[in-house]
Amino acid sequence: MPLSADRGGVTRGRFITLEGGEGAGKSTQGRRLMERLAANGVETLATREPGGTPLAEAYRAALLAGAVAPLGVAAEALVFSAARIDHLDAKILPALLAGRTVVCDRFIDSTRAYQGALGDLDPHLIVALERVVVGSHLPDLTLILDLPSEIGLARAAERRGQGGLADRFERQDAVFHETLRAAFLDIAAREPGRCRVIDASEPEDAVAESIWQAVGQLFPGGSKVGLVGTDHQL
Ligand code: T5A
Repeated sequence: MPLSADRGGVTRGRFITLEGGEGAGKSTQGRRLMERLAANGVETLATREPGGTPLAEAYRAALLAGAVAPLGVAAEALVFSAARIDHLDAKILPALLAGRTVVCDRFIDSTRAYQGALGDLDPHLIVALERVVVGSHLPDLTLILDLPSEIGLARAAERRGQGGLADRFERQDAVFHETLRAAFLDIAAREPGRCRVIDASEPEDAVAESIWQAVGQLFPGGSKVGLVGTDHQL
């Protein structure tokens, strides 16, 4: 039985996902969170979607190059889902079962927001894909990095530098990105137990602190710890 099949939601590590629009700071904050968790003695695994395994990274290259887009949004959702199955089976679930905390840059909420809200894909298909692909293995905590789309796109463009090519999603217009923002906020409003909205327009250190406060709630001792070199552990 593949590990991605429903096993009653029994996982030992914490599963944390980072979501949000383009250039919201997910990669930056993911790195910072990993470092802080590790400094507190938490065994961690950093990963991303689409991607995370050789097969899923190959799908990622095709998706971001726009090679799947001509087949339509349903085909894109299927390819993102295929990548997710491999990612869950080969990487995320083994790490969780081994007690490691997994921090994943994007996951199911990106499919809901991009292919669902933006692509107008039948919500029944999104739900069915989630059931088959993810089962009960939902994240314990989803951090939704929220900021006006123009700030995110400007950050993504700055990072890309002159002459760098925008990917298929970064090339979309402002309405696309504002719809995306609203979609993530809607997900957060519908699932307040799992999702925390983080103001990502703040300076990097302030965003990292908000994230640390939210993540602390997953661990005994909470975020008041974070004290390297003491007996405290997250
Ligand atoms: N997708 C994905 C779907 O359509 N469906 C799906 O199911 C899934 C899983 C992935 C694309 O695939 C789509 C969504 C995406 O379009 P990607 O390359 O992984 O593409 O792109 P993103 O996830 O959007 O990541 P980005 O790299 O664009 O942005 P990040 O990671 O959010 O931002 P980051 O950390 O790289 O920061 C961007 C720049 O801003 C600076 C950083 O230094 C960097 O230069 N920065 C800040 N500057 C000022 N203040 C702050 N607080 C800052 N934080 C970061």
